[in-house]
Amino acid sequence: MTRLDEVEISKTILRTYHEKLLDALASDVIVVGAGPSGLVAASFFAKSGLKVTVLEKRLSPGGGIWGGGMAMSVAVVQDEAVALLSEMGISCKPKGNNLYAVDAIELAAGLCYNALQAGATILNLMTAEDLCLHHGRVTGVVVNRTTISGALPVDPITFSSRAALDATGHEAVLVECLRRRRLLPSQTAELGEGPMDAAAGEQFVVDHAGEVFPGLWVSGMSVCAALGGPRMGPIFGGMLLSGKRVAEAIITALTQTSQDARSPTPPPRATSPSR
Ligand code: 48F
Repeated sequence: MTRLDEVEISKTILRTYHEKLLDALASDVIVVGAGPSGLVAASFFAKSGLKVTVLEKRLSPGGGIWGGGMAMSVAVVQDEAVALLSEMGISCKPKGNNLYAVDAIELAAGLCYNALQAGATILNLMTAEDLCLHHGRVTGVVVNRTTISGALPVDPITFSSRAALDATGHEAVLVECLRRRRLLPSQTAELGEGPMDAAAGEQFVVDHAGEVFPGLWVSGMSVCAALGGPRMGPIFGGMLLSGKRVAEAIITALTQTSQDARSPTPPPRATSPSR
């Protein structure tokens, strides 16, 4: 076995992590929450060439996937999500009634692997505590170590981005930061997740994944929490497709903004000489 120096092992961790952390301070997109919708979105951002950082408060990314339904590690998806799973190399078994069973561990691991391989950065044990707001637009996320957040009187640090995605599930943490300050449009300010209706809830999270405030987008269960859609229980196809849908919308929006910024300002129109 090679001779090992314990301090060199520590230096390798410190250097590598701090390089990653420094690099993540400015991203095109910050995804808060590494559940199914956030991880799918992160893969699409990275594949499109955007710089994406995922912040996850827990030790393990995967969100609600691990527990399947009532702590049975099977994630059920409907037929609309099968093509996306296949694109990501994640296997599923048909079980009748348009339902497919996915091993929850394979789904969580597969989504993380896809996002990382595509170039996303995932930082675990990072709790988003607040948003940065400049001139009425979200410009970043205020973050603390999960082990510190709420436990010690230690200030957070800030990660900046052109778009922030709230993929924190039922909690809709970033949306709540705006709601409690009464900054959301009045029609969304009083809403919250509705009672269970699997079909309607699944459709809702896909149809309404989008921007809820300038610079702040929602996917997955955060859509229901922000906009009043029904919960859907232990079915995951809508979460995956919601992540894909919001990613496509954000990619289009950011590409458009970049093009606008690049296009030359038109010369001032010549004033016609007075006759
Ligand atoms: O809850 P979660 O899996 O969100 P999702 O993508 O999927 C919902 C499904 O799991 C399930 C369902 C509907 O019934 O099918 O509920 O909408 O993942 C949310 C992730 O966000 C993290 C949390 O630990 C989880 O991994 N998270 C929550 N708050 C914060 C956070 C925070 N303040 N900072 C960072 N991460």
